[in-house]
Amino acid sequence: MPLEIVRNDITKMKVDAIVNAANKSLLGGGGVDGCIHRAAGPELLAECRTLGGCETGSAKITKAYKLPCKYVIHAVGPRWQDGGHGEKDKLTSCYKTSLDLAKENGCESVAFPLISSGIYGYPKDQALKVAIDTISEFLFENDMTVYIVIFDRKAYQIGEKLFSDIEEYIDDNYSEEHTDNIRERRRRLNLSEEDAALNVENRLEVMPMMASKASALGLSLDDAMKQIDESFSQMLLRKIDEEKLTDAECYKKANIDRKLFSKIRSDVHYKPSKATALAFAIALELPLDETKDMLMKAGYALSHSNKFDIIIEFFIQSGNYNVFEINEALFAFDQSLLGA
Ligand code: AR6
Repeated sequence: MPLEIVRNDITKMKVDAIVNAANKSLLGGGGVDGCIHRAAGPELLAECRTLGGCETGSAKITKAYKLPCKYVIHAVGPRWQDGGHGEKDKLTSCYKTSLDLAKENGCESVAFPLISSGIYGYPKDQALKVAIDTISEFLFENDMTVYIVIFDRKAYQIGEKLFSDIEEYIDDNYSEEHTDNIRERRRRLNLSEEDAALNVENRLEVMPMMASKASALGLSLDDAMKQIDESFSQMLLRKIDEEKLTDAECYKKANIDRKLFSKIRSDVHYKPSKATALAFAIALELPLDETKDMLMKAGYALSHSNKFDIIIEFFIQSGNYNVFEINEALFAFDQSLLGA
């Protein structure tokens, strides 16, 4: 997944470079800066002393010493005043300069903390938006795996309005399913425990349907197999053509890396994960019925029995197909993210 939000201590990230939220002196401090210097050991400070400080909005790179990564990129974020002192431009510039430095140094993976959102007081939801917007813009032009590392639960907030809209949507749709007793539903459907076990995970009853349809038409199983539908990969490639997208436009919008896309393109029977199938439906901006159709081709369905599906449905119904914003919301609700 090119852009991923994870909960971790950044000093534990096994990536090519981690980014430090430093100050202009580059000589260490509190917060994530303190953690990084402690974990890297005193040689990091010795190298930092040779750099002559750094301007706000810019970044400098050093080796990583005892850390499990190769480089530390020291970025100096702005102090939040009131939002009217160029804070956003300076924060954007921090991310851009750090990503350019990572690229120049051949890094394939980079992890960022939420720069400026701690001691420097930048509102966390706005800091996160700057991070996501700037990184995703960079990823449209470049191949890299970028992590936004969130340290503690409190550090993470999506906009309050979006959060409460999604919560309401989940309440309306999720509770409706869960007030219904599962045994009762099984009884109504006339399913035994074993039948029910076979039905888990949205498995579709395609084969029995095909078999009974085929036998009603007097067809053999061989004949029935010849009527096999367009596969997931065929539908995906057809839709990309219909939408007049390039392959790269599509996989980047889906937050899927190029290698995985090539696999899907070259294997007509490729079976993607549900998160991958949905990511492509989002990239293609499919309406709900077509999203369900595309998922079905990969053997999945959308249901109101889990929050992940309801959140995806919420975004499709709202016409918001920004995979990064969807992932932000999925992360806030502790769900797995869209992409590979
Ligand atoms: N891993 C990931 N994120 C972390 C970690 C960690 N180990 N520790 C804290 N964070 P801050 P700033 C998060 O205050 O606001 C220093 O003194 C934290 O929850 O470290 O840019 C420098 O020397 C928050 O969301 O950096 C500067 O003087 C985010 O990292 C000043 O602080 C950034 O918080 C910079 O302030």
